[in-house]
Amino acid sequence: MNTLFPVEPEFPTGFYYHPGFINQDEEEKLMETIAGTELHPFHFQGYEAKRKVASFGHDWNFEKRVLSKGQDIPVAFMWLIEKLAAFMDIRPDHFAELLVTEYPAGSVINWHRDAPPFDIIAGISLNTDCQFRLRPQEKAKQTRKSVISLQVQRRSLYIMQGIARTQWQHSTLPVKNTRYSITLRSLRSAV
Ligand SMILES: O=C(O)CCC(=O)C(=O)O
Repeated sequence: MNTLFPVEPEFPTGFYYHPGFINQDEEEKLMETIAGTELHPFHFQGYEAKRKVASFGHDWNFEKRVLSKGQDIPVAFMWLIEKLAAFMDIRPDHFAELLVTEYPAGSVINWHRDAPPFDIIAGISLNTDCQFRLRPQEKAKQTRKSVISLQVQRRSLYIMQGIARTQWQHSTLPVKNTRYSITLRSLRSAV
């Protein structure tokens, strides 16, 4: 059957996608801020992943599985945090961590749920689109049909909270060009 509108996949409760959250000028401004930010190789389970990161506010140590206080979030990101907080109708200081990630062409994120201390996860994508996937956390529910796939556009925002955060995993397919993401997370205890 022909339809006039693209069919949106049905997202798990708590997953929200908003294309065009920032405009082109704002994207450029963020790319300049990131260019002036020192990014470090990301280590996970003894391996160096292809991606580079810079974490602010709080640091989650994947090896030791502990959360510690990190460097202050640079002032240059504050307008983005304020814009997101206004959009979500929450206080800007609700966001306790800001993570900048650089994904070189060909890099992926494997299936995972975000670290336990975090609650709301909000991701803003820059420079290129990526194929983002969601699947249930519970092994018995992981079938080919249970995978939800969506094109996350540059300049878009996604938010994961509630069931989408606690009972679903997410991953991304290899990116065609260098992608940057800014991930903002609140702490569970802040709720
Ligand atoms: O780059 C993204 O949008 C996803 C980031 C992510 O899954 C993570 O940092 O755990």
